[in-house]
Amino acid sequence: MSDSRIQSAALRGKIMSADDAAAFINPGENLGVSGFTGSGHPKIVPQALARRIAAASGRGETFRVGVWTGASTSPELDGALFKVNGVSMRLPYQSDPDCRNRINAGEANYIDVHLSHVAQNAAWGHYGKLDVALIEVVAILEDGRLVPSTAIGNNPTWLDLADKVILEVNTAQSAKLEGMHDIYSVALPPHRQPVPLTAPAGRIGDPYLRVDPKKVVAVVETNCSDRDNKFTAPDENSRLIAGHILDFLQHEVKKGRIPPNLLPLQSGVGNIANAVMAGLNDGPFDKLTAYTEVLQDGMLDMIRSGKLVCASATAVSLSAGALSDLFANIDEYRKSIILRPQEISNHPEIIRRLGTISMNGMLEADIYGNVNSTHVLGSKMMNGLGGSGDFARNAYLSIFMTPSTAKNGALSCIVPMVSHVDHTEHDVQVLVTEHGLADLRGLAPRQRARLVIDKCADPRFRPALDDYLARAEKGANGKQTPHLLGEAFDWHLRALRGESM
Ligand code: 0RQ
Repeated sequence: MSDSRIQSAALRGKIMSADDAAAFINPGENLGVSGFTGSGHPKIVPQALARRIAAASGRGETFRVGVWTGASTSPELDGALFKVNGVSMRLPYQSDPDCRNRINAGEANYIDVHLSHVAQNAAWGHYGKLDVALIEVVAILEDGRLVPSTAIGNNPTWLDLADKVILEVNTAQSAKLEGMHDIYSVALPPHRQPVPLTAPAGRIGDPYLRVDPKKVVAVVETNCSDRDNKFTAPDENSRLIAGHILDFLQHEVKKGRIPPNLLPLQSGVGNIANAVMAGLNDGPFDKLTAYTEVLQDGMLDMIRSGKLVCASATAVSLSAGALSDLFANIDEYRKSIILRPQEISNHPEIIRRLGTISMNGMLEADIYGNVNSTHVLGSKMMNGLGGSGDFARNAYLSIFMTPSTAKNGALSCIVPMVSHVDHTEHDVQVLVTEHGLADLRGLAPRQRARLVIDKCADPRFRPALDDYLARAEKGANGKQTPHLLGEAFDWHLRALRGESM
């Protein structure tokens, strides 16, 4: 493959094995790695690095690195490095079980940060110095420009900031991804200018990543597929949640607040988000657009059916079957899909300008509309807030959704006070469970509480929530947002004791 995929003669001279490339990474260094929700991550150098780390630890030496990514990766990257306890600090979004366990055991630091903030924070030096960029690409052109892979994430920033660059050129990714990307860089203040993107399908940059060839220390050839992001068929709860959202969007159209083809959609990760897309695919709306971070199977189905005319994202996050379909029919799909740096896919200015309809999952919400997306029972990290906050604050409609209960009905996902706040009551406009949808716009806190309990809580937990609210309204020290501070977390304490909430 060297000739067709690696056209630069200078960089062909840097081709080596993954083990030799991993030898450029030293203990204590920070790695800026490609990859976003299981796609576009390097596949074999991280495993070679994990072997080096394991060997060092076998000799009694400490070998740990900082790992900065776009978002979650895969067993070959987070899995391999966290299994050998080789990561001292990880940011931002993650979802790998080994990574999560180390974080929750206190064995690795984890910085949970809005995805749109990562590049600028790194450029300002808030995370320290970036030593190595480890980036998957589809090809290297003769003049050294790089054809990006199935995710862009923070790659332009990593290539810019790192001292050393290692490229994995992956032939398992379609060469026809070339041209589907739009790379645009945002300057730091005081030089920052308006980002001139006014529609999801707009193009403001160029399709290639650029790197100073002098910084490239290794080029590694791979042929490995992205993570198989398995989606289950929508269950009854997901179908009901999707149904409530569809009814609500129809109501919004009837009111004349949004056009018949809606506003650009942002859809979060997971099965419920995918089920909502399936609902929209069977629903009454046409000529839809998406301005989102991840393009999951549901959106690909909508492109295929003609319902979705354009999707802007920073990554695709597909099942193996859907990824094969994308590559087999890429000449058609490329007319509708644009991949951008996450600084742009999640840029508040653009989200506010386009007025997205944002739909994200959550763990729990409280009766006043504060949302916890990340921490199980207050202290234990699930995945991270990812881009949900970028969208929630700036969308036209910010919708959070969850089944009303978790853990076989033992936990209520509607509680008196959330045990951790990711999205405040000021950023949350609509809450949805299988029981119904609460439109919180224009309501004061006590009105919101009434609606959230009546529409969203599971009927088994409603009497206890009613009782809490009634006593809080009588007993609290103020009537604006009444709480009983002595018992607001009793629900979580019961769960920690292994009881039903
Ligand atoms: O745990 O698997 O151990 O049973 O949480 O819950 O119901 O499978 O939900 O897959 O839709 O994920 C918020 C995590 C929801 C996701 C979250 C337990 C439950 C289960 C998962 P088990 P489900 P989903 C774009 C936007 C933040 C990032 C984001 C997420 C597990 O949507 O990570 O939105 N969001 N990014 O049992 C205790 C509760 C619980 C609970 C559920 N109240 N208390 N445990 N669980 N509710 C994408 C990016 O930014 C990249």
